[in-house]
Amino acid sequence: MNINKVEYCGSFHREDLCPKDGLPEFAFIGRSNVGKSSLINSLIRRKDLARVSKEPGKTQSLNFYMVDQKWYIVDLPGYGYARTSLSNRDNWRKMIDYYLKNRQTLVTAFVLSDARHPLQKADSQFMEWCATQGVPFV
Ligand SMILES: Nc1nc2c(ncn2[C@@H]2O[C@H](COP(=O)(O)OP(=O)(O)OP(=O)(O)O)[C@@H](O)[C@H]2O)c(=O)[nH]1
Ligand SMILES: [Mg+2]
Repeated sequence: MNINKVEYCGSFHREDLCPKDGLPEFAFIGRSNVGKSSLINSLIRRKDLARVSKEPGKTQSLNFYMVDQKWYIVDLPGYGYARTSLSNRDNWRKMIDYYLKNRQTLVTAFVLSDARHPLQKADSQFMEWCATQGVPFV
């Protein structure tokens, strides 16, 4: 993949506040701490454009990165365990679910799972949810 320029475009807490320029986007999702932000940095060959932490729950909003002024990478918060309150987790989950279900410009959500462990129940439940909601995912 040939990527030249990546720009951080903002962090949004609601789908309707996200960019409206109609460019296609690819989102990364998975359990808290699985390595979503690290994978994005690796793909775009930048050390720390997407914020990474040892503590689960680092990414807390919908983070948009524009690639070569043609498409977006979206770094999403994790589902499952995170060092935050239950009500915060519930709000994140609602924000993610709404974004995935309603985002017209979402081409694909990449669902990450930790290859060191068998597939977790939270992962299979999440993918089942994507399938029933018609969310395109791999
Ligand atoms: N061993 C190993 N550690 C990794 C890998 N990818 C990421 N990590 C580490 O896992 C931790 C979490 O990485 P993040 O990229 O912040 O994970 P995230 O899924 O974005 O986490 P949240 O935003 O909190 O949901 C960091 O300490 C990373 O250095 C990997 O492939 N192997
Ligand atoms: Mg993250």
